Amino acid sequence: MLQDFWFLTLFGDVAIMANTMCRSPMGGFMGKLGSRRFLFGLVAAAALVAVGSVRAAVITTYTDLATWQAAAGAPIILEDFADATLVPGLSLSLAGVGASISGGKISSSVAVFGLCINGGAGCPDTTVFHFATSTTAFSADWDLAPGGQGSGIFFSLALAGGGAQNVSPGISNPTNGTFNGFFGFVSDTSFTTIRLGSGSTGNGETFDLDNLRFRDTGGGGGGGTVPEPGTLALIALAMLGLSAARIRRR
Ligand SMILES: [Ca+2]
Ligand SMILES: [Ca+2]
Repeated sequence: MLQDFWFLTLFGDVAIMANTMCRSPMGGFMGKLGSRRFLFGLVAAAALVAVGSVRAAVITTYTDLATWQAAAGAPIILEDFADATLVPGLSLSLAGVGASISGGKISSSVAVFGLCINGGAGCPDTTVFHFATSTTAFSADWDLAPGGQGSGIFFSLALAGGGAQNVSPGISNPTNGTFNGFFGFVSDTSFTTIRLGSGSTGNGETFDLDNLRFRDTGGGGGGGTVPEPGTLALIALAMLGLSAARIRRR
């Protein structure tokens, strides 16, 4: 995994740097200052930085169902909104006056203007999708014509490993028209919640949505998952042990 590679590379660089300093004429000087303590401090600091960092998710967008399906993998869960009962694992909050599940689709829900995407005093609500088990792929058929042309839709993902990341630009309205078609994305890092935003200010975007699809990860992984902090901490401990063993051999 890319993050692991980066992590080990960082440790490799620190270890080489520290070893070089100990061998060089300056190493004698460092030795007098207590090079072991210095080396341990350096490696421990690198471990803390690495464990504390959050990698950005790599998210790819698609405007074609077949291509999205090929990238998303299987199994995929489909919600067609034939009735108001949602498929297990999916919950949602609609927003805006008149938003509903009706006519076999989500009708006239709102993506709030971007400044309000996380709520706040005086902010209207926005549309939110939540997945009981984190997922890695999401798509739907969108019609942005309701309410007239807005500022399109972007997506704010709550990542399963912590942090949030935007899929932006998401759905852009074409000039002199409104988007009507498929849009979806696949992330290499699983996410639990999607909040919809639109532009930064203004009136947001009112839309209809049908055929919502998401990857069923079954809670057992499959697709991208973020290494647990515990895993990173174990790697850090192992690297500390290796460095200590190297020092003892000299
Ligand atoms: Ca439908
Ligand atoms: Ca609209």
